[in-house]
Amino acid sequence: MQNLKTLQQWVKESKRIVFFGGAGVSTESGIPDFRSVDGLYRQKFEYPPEQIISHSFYLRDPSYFFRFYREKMLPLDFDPNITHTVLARWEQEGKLLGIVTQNIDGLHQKAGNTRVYELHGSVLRNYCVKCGKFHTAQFVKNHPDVPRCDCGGIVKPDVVLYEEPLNAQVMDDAITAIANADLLIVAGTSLTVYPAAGLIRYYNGNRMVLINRDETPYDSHANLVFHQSLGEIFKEL
Ligand code: CNA
Repeated sequence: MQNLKTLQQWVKESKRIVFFGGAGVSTESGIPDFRSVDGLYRQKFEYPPEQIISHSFYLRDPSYFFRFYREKMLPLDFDPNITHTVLARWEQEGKLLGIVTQNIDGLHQKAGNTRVYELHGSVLRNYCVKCGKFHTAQFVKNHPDVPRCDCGGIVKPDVVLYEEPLNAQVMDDAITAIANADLLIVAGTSLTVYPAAGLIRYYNGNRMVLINRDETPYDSHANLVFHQSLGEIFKEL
């Protein structure tokens, strides 16, 4: 209760909030995360999910990759939840510097946020590897096998696979935002995927808040920790 009051006070006083989030931000919209008990990593597949969504696997067996991707990683027709909505309100109020997200679902933009740094890309952007033509997520979703452009090239989602580098400009923008934050809220992430997780080290202040159902390796670095669901906290903000 006291922690919640402190957080409410910090939010009120802040002018440069940065939100750093992960898959847990969207579970309350109905999109499963990777590492919770009902997450994707606890389900049984022929190969470990980390292997399937790696660049080498994509090259070796694009057909299997796209079957998995379409079924498990292409969350269309979901709506923003209370956490997304509150963050959109903060941007409108001019108190949110930006959102750094590991999510690929586009729900922050759907809620109305414009300064969203998507470290791992977005399922909503898909490009032909041969001619560069843009294709929608629906195009990829509707395709029965490996999605191909009119020119014959594979249509690859703009999603960062394991073994692929992160976009340098997005990384720079994310670091600048985090370094300039007066309040950093880290939420819905296991903080185990690098280099993304390491970015929170660029925060200079003493108001880092961590909201996550499970414990994380960074709990002891935070100034305020909530092991609760995001919806429970954000409905109070
Ligand atoms: P993760 O490793 O699956 O961890 C999610 C964390 O969120 C867990 O520690 C949970 O305890 C916590 N959590 C889940 N639901 C809630 C909730 N309602 N309230 C509070 N905490 C909650 O996910 P990370 O984001 O840390 O891992 C990075 C991967 C997951 C990124 O590469 C993402 O692209 C990828 N991913 C994204 C989505 C998406 O875009 N919605 C979905 C699944 C995975």
